[in-house]
This record gives sequence, structure tokens and C-alpha cells, in this order.
Amino acid sequence: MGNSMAWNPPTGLVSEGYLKDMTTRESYPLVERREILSSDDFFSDYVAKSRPVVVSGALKHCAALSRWSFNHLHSVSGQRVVKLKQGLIDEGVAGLKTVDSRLGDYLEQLESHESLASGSSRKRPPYLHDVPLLGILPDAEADLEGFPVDYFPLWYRATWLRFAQFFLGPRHSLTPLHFDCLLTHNLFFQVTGRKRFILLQHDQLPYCYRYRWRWCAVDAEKPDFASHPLYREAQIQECIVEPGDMLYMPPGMLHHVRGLDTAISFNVDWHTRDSAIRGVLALGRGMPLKNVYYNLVLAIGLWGGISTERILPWYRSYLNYVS
Ligand SMILES: O=C(O)CCC(=O)C(=O)O
Ligand SMILES: [Fe+2]
Repeated sequence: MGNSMAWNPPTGLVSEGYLKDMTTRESYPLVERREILSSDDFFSDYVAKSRPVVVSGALKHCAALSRWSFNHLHSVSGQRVVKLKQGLIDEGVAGLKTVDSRLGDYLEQLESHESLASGSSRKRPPYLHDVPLLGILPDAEADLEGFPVDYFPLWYRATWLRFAQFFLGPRHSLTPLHFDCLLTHNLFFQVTGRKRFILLQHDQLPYCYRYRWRWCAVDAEKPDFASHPLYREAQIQECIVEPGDMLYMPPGMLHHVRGLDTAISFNVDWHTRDSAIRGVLALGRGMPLKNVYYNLVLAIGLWGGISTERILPWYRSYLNYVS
């Protein structure tokens, strides 16, 4: 195996290849980017105000940035069978299929895709999308030492990694426009490769042609204004996350996510006491009952002072839940 996933220092530049590859050249106002952000400022300036922010190099002290290569994944979990998502992109969410593969075989598939010219029409490999991080990298805790855990509410700090979800996908992977189904806050971490996020606040939903609770029919990269004329009114932002960056998205933020390179990322969906209550009350706005159940479990933990250890058994199935 080559070491094609090794961390390269962020360049801050958008490569020419990327510009050529982009489905659209449309660009939007950039999400605010901070080099340094204390936990207090994070909660008062962004969480309390429902504003997204990118923190550059939030993972810069973590061994994961250099360690999480294809070789490493191969040696730790190459034999493990993982569920891959196929069809998220081309047929819309309704066409989503999952396929089982050995992680080692999938890594080989990604490598051979990566070696193709970027304009190749060969079918894009599936996406290892939103699976428990510790299931793939059981020793991740040591690799993530140095990350400032005080970006999480106190309730999560000792066990946050058990809430972390892993993503490994090819160049041009796509997660179409949606919001996270429990209306949680989201901290998204980029480890290798880059991704472009197109973002809209939750109140822009009326312009986005929602279906099935959390998905949107409009193509955020190439909107078809004949079928989706209201999208012309939408207020849109974007950012590109690079290795080491962290993106914060407030509850309900709409996001359309395009991999610009072969990429490894992970995220943590989390609630504050307030967002957990809003998550339960979203029953009245059509949130599926199963999601309301998960929000109730977290609300009981956060308000009742019950430890995450005791709550996790009731919540764990959410982490393998495809919605
Ligand atoms: O990285 C992706 O493709 C999707 C990320 C996402 O939807 C999330 O973090 O909630
Ligand atoms: Fe999401």
C-alpha cells in the first residue's frame, strides 16, 4: 500500500485540479475562520448565537493527523467487515444501498480510484459513511490526545469519543443537502484530504424543498431553478475544511458536503440541555418518533445528571442508524 493518506500541511490554497473538477464555480460568503478560539468564546460567540465557525488546526497536536494513513487502517482493521453506502449521490437518497466489504478491500478500491485521472468517468467507489469511530480505530483515544475537549459540554467530556462517527470516502464523495436528524450541534473534524461544505441556516429550509424529515431535493452545487425556484432566495455560505480543521454547525444547519480529495473525517453530534429539549419538542414539527426517543434519552442524561456511561446503552443504536 502506498502512503497516500499521510497528512499534508494545509496549503490554504484551492488546487487547480479542484477548480477544474468542481461541478459549479458558484461561490458563496465564507464561514468565519478562527485560528485560536477559547472554549468560553466558542460557547458565547457561536453556540449561543447559532453561528457556524471553522477552527483552523484544532487537531494540530493530535497524532491522528500523521498516523491515520491507509497503511494504518489496513493494519488495525483491514480484516473488519464494514458497511459502505452506495448511491447516496447519483440516485438521490431514495437510491441509497449499503454493501458489506472488508475494510482492506475497500482501501484498495479507494487507492486504485485515487490513481485515476480526476476527470475519469469510472464509477466512484462507495462511501464508508457515518459509522462508530471506535469500531474502526479502537485505539483512537491515544491518537486524539491534545484535542481541546472543552469544546464539548461537560457531560460529554470524558466519553466524547464514544459518540464519534467516522467517514472515509473517495474524491468527489457526496452527502447531499440535509440537516442532522436529531437537531444536534455538530463538531466535524477533518483528518486527511479536504471537503467543501455548502451551508444554510435552518430557517432557510422553506427554500430547499425538504422531503423525508431531513433531506432536501435541491442540488446545492447545481441548483435547477426551473424545478426549485425558491432556492434563488436562499442565503448560502460555504467553507473548505482542510486536514486538522474543525467545523462547528449549529442545530438544524443544512449542509451539502463534497469530498475534494480522498478523505478521512469524523464528527460528534451532541446536545446542550436546551437543544435536547428542542429536539424532543420537534415531535410537533414532524420529527420521526425514533429520533424523538434518542433526544429524550439525551435530555434525561443532561437534565437528570445521569452519566453518559449509563445513558449510552439506550442511545448506542443511534450511532448505527441510517435515516
Ligand atoms: O462528510 C460528509 O460527507 C457528511 C458529513 C455530515 O453530514 C455531518 O457531519 O453531519
Ligand atoms: Fe450531516
